[in-house]
Amino acid sequence: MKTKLLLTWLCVVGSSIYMGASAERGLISADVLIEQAKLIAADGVPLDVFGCAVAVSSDGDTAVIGARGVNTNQGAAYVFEVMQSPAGIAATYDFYIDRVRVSWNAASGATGYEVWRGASNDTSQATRIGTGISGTNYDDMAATAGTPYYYWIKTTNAGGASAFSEYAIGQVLFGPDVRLNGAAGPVTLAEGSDLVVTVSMNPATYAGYPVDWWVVASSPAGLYYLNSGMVWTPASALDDCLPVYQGGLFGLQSAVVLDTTGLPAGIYTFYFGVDTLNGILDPDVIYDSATVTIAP
Ligand SMILES: [Ca+2]
Ligand SMILES: [Ca+2]
Repeated sequence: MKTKLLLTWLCVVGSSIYMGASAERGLISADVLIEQAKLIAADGVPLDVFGCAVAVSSDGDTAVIGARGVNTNQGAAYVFEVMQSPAGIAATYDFYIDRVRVSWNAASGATGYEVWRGASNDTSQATRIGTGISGTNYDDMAATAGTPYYYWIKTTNAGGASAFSEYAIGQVLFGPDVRLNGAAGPVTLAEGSDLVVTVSMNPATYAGYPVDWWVVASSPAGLYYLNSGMVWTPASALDDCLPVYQGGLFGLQSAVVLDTTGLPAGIYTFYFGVDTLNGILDPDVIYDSATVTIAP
């Protein structure tokens, strides 16, 4: 929000300013300003009078304020900048089974950060869920699984809080997820690169429900499934695949099912799913998949 820089505002800024500037000029883009520099003439002496004036940069983010010194002090020009909200906002999506991790880049002038959350892209409906955060990430442990949330960050210091940052959308995983080097995919890797395939499961309220667990891959050499001994096994058809495990649903975070540098060039799709406990692959299987292209 852009507001006029007013004379009365200057009276509040810093006890070192003796008199407000005589100018009212320009626009300033936030209420919270940080003193960046105090400029004094190299040959200045006590009682030097500095011109009282305000200049504001065209983007409204920087103000230079001239002020006379208090008592016998030398006058000075003060440079103030609007406190910037953090950049680089990111939030995990369908990755953690128990949290959304929100992260951001450090902002200059920050002594802390606030995290805000909303159900839609509307900051007026957002709720502050974290405050006084000194690091650059925050775990939201109160998000409902399978529900997307918008997250914003504000920079804070003794002067107050910045405007809202850009948003990031995060979600706690619900159900199965398969990742390739941590990514949802599709991904492309050079032949000989390390590929780590991980699977996660958040059963939420379905914990304990009896199911067949399946880990299957399609490859240039045909179908493979992970057998109950955690060995990748070729199959001539889907009906020949066997479950990797049979039993009640439980939470699983980033379990490694393949870690290799040896895949020949081609396209591979990995599947992780669960279905009715009966030892056969059923049409009602609930699954996730991710595809990697190994480039020659
Ligand atoms: Ca996925
Ligand atoms: Ca089944």
